[in-house]
Amino acid sequence: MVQPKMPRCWRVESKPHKFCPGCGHGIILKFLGEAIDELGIQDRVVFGCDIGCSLLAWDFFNLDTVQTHHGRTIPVMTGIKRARPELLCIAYMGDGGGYSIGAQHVVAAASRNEKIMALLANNTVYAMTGGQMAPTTLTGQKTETTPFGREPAVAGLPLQGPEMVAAIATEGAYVARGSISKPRQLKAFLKKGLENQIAGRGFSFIEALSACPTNWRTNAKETWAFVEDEMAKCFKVSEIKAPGAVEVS
Ligand SMILES: Cc1ncc(C[n+]2csc(CCOP(=O)(O)OP(=O)(O)O)c2C)c(N)n1
Ligand code: SF4
Repeated sequence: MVQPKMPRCWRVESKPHKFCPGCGHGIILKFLGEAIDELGIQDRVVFGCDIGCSLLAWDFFNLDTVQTHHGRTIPVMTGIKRARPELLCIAYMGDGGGYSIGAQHVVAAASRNEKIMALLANNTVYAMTGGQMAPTTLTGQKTETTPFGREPAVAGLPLQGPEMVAAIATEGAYVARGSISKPRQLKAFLKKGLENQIAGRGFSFIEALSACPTNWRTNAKETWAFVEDEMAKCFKVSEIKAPGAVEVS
């Protein structure tokens, strides 16, 4: 039987962004938009954004968007997905939202293998509230609440989020860590995460190393060096778990 042709999808449109100059959120979202465009799934996507600087994306795309309470984007997207499984749900958040106040939702979604995609921007601080220490703050990194640098004996080590998710998630999950300094690779990870959801295999979790020059108080050169050298030394940029494979690098 001849299948009726699907209506042609529109292109994802965005407005000039509201992030500070040099912010990583705009770069991550640009590649998310391109990934959605290239997969032609615009009419099925629901985009959820957290409190934190990610909320500035609430009217960024011409996609159905839900702006949620701090840390609650994953459960909101999970509810939408369970009610309307044909939709493709993306939960976008910062490291404070995903690894601190909303950490239980990351753990629950991973252990239940919820068929949504979570995308987490790791900029090592609570940016929107002025640059306090986050779970991902590097050892020795100065923030508003660690003026002498993060001390592991007091505050522990930086949280390895994707590694934690990969350890909990079951077969069918896709887990990766990309970086704004490797945009093509980041887009490939985003497409794989979305394809995993399209195939209905399981939870997709992608962390993106991001930048917050405003709270880091860095110029363009220092910002880039911090992402490419300091952050990448602590957080391994690679695929971590893919369906049908135990470990991919
Ligand atoms: C329930 C609740 N607790 C605390 C806050 C205050 N708050 C707003 S944004 C934020 C931190 C956001 O940091 P992160 O999630 O890392 O995102 P970023 O701003 O760095 O992108 C906090 C603590 C809030 N809005 N709601
Ligand atoms: S405060 Fe940081 S994370 Fe927030 S918009 Fe500015 S540069 Fe981006």
